[in-house]
Order: sequence, then C-alpha cells, then structure tokens
Amino acid sequence: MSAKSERKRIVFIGRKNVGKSSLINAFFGQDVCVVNEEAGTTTALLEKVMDLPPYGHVILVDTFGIDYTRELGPTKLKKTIEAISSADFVVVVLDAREKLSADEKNIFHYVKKSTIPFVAAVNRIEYGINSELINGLRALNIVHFEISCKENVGIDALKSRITRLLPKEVIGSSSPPN
Ligand SMILES: Nc1nc2c(ncn2[C@@H]2O[C@H](COP(=O)(O)OP(=O)(O)OP(=O)(O)O)[C@@H](O)[C@H]2O)c(=O)[nH]1
Ligand SMILES: [Mg+2]
Repeated sequence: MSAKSERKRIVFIGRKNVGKSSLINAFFGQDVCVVNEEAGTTTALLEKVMDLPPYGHVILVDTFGIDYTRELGPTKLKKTIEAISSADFVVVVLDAREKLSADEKNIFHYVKKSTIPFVAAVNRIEYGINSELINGLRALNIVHFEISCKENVGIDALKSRITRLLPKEVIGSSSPPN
C-alpha cells in the first residue's frame, strides 16, 4: 500500500498488554520500545527502521491496544485504522492463554477483507496455549506462530515468514532515497 519508494511497513496490532512492544524489541534484539507490565503502556504510534535480512530495511510500527483505543477516544482509533491501512504486513499479537476477543475477531475480519498479508503471533507460550484460541484461529483460517518474547522462542520463524510474504520488488531496488 505504500508508495513505491517508501520502505515497507510492518504494523503490530493487538489488545493492550499482549506483548506488541516486546515483540518489536525481540525483532531488534534490544529495547527500542517501552515495555511495562501495566496495560496501556504504548499511547502513541512508534515507528522504528530495521534491517530485516534478507529483505532489507523495513519500518516496524508499534501501536496502542485495539481495546485501549476506546478509552483513548476516536482520534486514537482512527490512527490505529490508518496504521493498519498503510501496512504492507500486519502482525496481530495474541495472548496464548486467552481465547479470541470480539476486538480481535474484528481486526481479523478487517485485515482479511483488505489485501494486506498478515499472521497471528500467539505470545507467552511458556504458560501453555489455550486450545480454544487455536481452534478459533483455525476456524477463521488464520496462520499463526507460537512465540515467547520473554524466552525468544519462535521469533526467527516469524521473521522468515514476514520476509517471504512482503512484496519482493524492494530487494536490490535502485529506488532513490527520499
Ligand atoms: N511471560 C511473558 N511475559 C511477556 C512476554 N512478552 C511480553 N511480556 C510481558 O508482558 C507485559 C506487557 O508487554 P508489552 O510489550 O508492554 O505489551 P504491549 O502489548 O506493548 O502493551 P501496551 O503498550 O500496554 O498495549 C510486560 O511486562 C512484558 O515483559 C512473554 O513472551 N512472556
Ligand atoms: Mg506497547
């Protein structure tokens, strides 16, 4: 969806406190986003440029919780929707212990209707995985990755999936920098 000379945008969406910012940090291997046990930590969209081999430079976009946007108001909700619609790839982060919420189902319906590639990242698997969550994802035909940001499990597999599905024309591109 981005203009041809722009870097591809990977947008991380999910309920508050599921580990969106932690996942971006796990991608980087260092703390670039603020993470906190308190829900509602991220209150502004945050963009971080990252080299994602073998793909090249991409922008990782951290967002506030989709459920939190109701409390934050319509402007924030609009920003989340804009972030999704400007995405070249969406990662929907879920908590492995919980089943799909109405907000999460809405997000999946929204991204499925668009042409944006996406996956679900089921986080905190060290506590076990709720079978209702996996059944819910299967029922919606959603590809998911089981990960733990804390224990750095499944992160490389998720990165590989993203680099495979991102539009390829940027590799070796001679587009002028803007
Ligand atoms: N045990 C465990 N804790 C995790 C994992 N990933 C994240 N956390 C913890 O979960 C809490 C929330 O993580 P964040 O990355 O701030 O979550 P977020 O989705 O960005 O939260 P908001 O910005 O508030 O919407 C923090 O205390 C993290 O350390 C994981 O894989 N396992
Ligand atoms: Mg956050």
